Amino acid sequence: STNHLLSDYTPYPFHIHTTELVFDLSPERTTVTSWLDFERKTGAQAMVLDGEHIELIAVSLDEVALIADVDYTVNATQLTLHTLPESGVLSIITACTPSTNTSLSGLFTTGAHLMTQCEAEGFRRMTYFPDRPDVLSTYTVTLLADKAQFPVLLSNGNLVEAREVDNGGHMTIWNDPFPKPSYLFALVAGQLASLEETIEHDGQSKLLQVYVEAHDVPKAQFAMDSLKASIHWDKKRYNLPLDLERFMIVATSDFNMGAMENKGLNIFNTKFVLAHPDTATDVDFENVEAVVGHEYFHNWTGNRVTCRDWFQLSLKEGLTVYRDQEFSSDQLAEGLSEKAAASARAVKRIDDVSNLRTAQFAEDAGPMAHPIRPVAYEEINNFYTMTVYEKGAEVVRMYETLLGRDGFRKGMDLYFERHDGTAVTCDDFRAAMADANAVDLTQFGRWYEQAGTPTVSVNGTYDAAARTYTLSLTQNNPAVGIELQQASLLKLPLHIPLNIGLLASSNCGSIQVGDDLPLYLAGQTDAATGTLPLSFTEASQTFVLTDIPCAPVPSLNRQFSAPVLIHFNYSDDDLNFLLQHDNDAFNRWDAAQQVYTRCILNNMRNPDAAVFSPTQLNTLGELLHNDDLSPAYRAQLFTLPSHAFLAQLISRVQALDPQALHAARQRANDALATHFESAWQLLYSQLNNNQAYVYTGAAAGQRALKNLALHQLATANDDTAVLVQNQYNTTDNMTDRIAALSIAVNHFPAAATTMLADFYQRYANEALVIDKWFAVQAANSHVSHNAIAQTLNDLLKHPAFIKPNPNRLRALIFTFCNANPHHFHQTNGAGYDFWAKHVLDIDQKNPQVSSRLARSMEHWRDYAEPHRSLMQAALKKVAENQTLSQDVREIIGKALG
Ligand code: HT7
Ligand code: ZN
Repeated sequence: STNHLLSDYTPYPFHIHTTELVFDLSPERTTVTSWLDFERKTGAQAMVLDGEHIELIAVSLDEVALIADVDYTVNATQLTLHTLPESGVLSIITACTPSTNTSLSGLFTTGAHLMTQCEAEGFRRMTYFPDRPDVLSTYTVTLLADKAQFPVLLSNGNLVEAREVDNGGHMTIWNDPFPKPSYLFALVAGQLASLEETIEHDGQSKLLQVYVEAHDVPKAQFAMDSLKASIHWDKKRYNLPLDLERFMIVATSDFNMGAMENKGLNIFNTKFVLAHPDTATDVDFENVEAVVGHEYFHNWTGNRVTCRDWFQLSLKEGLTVYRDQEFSSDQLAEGLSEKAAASARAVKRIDDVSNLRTAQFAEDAGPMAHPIRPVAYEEINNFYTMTVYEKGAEVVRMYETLLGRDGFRKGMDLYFERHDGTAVTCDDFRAAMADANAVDLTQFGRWYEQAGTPTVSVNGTYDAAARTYTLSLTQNNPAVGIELQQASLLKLPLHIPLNIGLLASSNCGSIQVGDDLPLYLAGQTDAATGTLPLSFTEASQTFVLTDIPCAPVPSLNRQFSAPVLIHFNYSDDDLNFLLQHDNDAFNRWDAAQQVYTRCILNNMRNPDAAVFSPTQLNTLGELLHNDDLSPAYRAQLFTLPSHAFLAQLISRVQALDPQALHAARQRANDALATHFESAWQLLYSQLNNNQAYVYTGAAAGQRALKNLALHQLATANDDTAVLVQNQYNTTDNMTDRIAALSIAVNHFPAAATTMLADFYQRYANEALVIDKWFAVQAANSHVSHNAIAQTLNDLLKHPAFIKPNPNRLRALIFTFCNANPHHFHQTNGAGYDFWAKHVLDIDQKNPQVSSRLARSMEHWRDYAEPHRSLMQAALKKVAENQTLSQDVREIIGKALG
């Protein structure tokens, strides 16, 4: 395998000013003719073009045929042109076979359609080209196909011409006036229906289209509404307009990822387009809005300004995730009172941070740990990671925290002013932020270079006589992942924006217990009311807060201002106090998480003791009944930290016994279920009010709390089966129906059998709903190991699993391996054998999907025996296979390495 290094970057020696392509499309054989208008930059190098899995038919220069092995040479991955002049038009004819392309990269068939996925390196599966993001060219594309078979022919940009040709064929010609790299190219040929709207935007009328299968048109309106909201938001918040005459979204059910931001022609996994109350849950609606926004926002952050090389991936992905998070937050807050808006934003922030802390922190503590700008990769598809995306978004958010909202906007404006139409680096983005605000962000640059989650250890001392509170902070950035092999590596202190508050622990003067104290930093006269942003830059640093009238309890890293782990020696009483009083909604939730974590870990050591103390239960009870807290927020407060999150914390200090963790977490949940049974009952009856379904943040929050209540009742009381069955039968929406089904599967197996049969029959024609049917069964953490093995066997042989697409593989196989720890980590290793078998099977067809599954075992070293040895054996078994893809080989190699 070849290792690609950031330090090897050299500019491409040619410009490709224009790229003309003609596709003669058919599933069995598609030919591609290109005309590349090139100009040499400097030097006399050969032109090296990328190409894979394609047949080369002819090459010519300025319409004169070139001769193989004389003018050019070709191997399995490259076409090299040895003797090119300063400029000219190079023309290449190639052929490929979409119908046998199961990798879903390049040109492939999906249902009755043909579609492309070019990011990161799929374009080279259609034609020879410098398939790298810093070669920007203007594309004109002609699509030719049989009209009956492929009535819709789409590519990037504006439609120039559409007409019929001989023998029942037709053609369309598309021109994209914006220079772009090859990874943003797309085409679609198919039998698709569209939902269309014309909007007035930026003084022009724009055509918006969402293309789906004809029977799915009723499920496309929410995506259209999300697109309109996205267009509006980007104009309003960043003054960034839609720059083409039309904007198209196309849905496919065969897709490796969520969606793709191809210029003017976004291609989506159906899961992130189709949304209807009958078939999509609240979470699905939320995801559709976020992904539609994300891809649309890429038009500026990714397309107009793109990446110089793939090491810079976070330049576009971190920034665009940050933008979609802010969009979703604004959507949730829209039209609410100030207080309700703040609470809605906190709910969104909590979701984003718990995702980061569960999945990204774990990645950053394992063999795949890498900085948000990696310095080496074997297979770029393996670096579309939680780190590049989610930690990358946190790094962007820290600029906003440091510079303020207006300062951040100035930086964005300067970034576009400087770099529109070019391919740049993360350093260019940082320089725009620094220069627009006349600040030095040199040290901040270390966030791009260092992997791992920093730990910030905090000590606080109150001096009553001097009325000072002294915070001593120490940051620790231990080496992780490949950093461990770099002996000379010196990790340096990061620039950490740390928001803090101090809560009055008693009444003093006009200040009430639990109030935020006004914060004066020694030497400064302005008090921060409530939250003070500290700029923490040294390895160890002390901050003295003056005029503190009474002993405080500190609230640290408010709003999760930095992606770090905080260590503070809170007493149980302190945490209980924060849970009661913290004025920062995020940190109040985090106090609950800390209480749960502490109690579950204690209970693992001491399984017979009560999980929670009477004081803790008392405080939790008050919160559960507190109607000032939104239902969505209360649902989050009463959701235990995930198994994966706890596993990652435990493994920092000891070998992990997954069964002991599962059991302790289960006991914690049982304690909440039984202790608050009457509260859950009351909540369920209040919230189960037969209101017709609408998707709003508030309504979704009510359903979340209601379904949590039902779940807790099912744990506490067998009579709940009746309520579950009733909700399943009478609800008008998928959120409530799948919740009832999941509860039945886990708690009421007799009822579940008939419900599962009914569910399958109702939704047999709805692929995305059948995915849920598979996932609910794969996640069943109750029943016996034997029973779940039987279920998996039956499901693998089910007619709906004969040719599984990636969504279905994720529903069954990934759900079992990643979301069912009790059964996956059976002590006989059966779960690990299951994993190995499917990694190898899937790798034959689709390496990108297989390599995602391969990652389920990367934390094997964290486990106690017998798990550790059994997991290692399964990894070795996969490693021995001679035909592993480069994708899977990199993951397994790093895991074992
Ligand atoms: N930029 C898109 C990445 C993507 C992708 C990458 C590798 C293989 C398949 C892929 N499909 C989409 C998605 C995004 O971040 O918006
Ligand atoms: Zn993206």
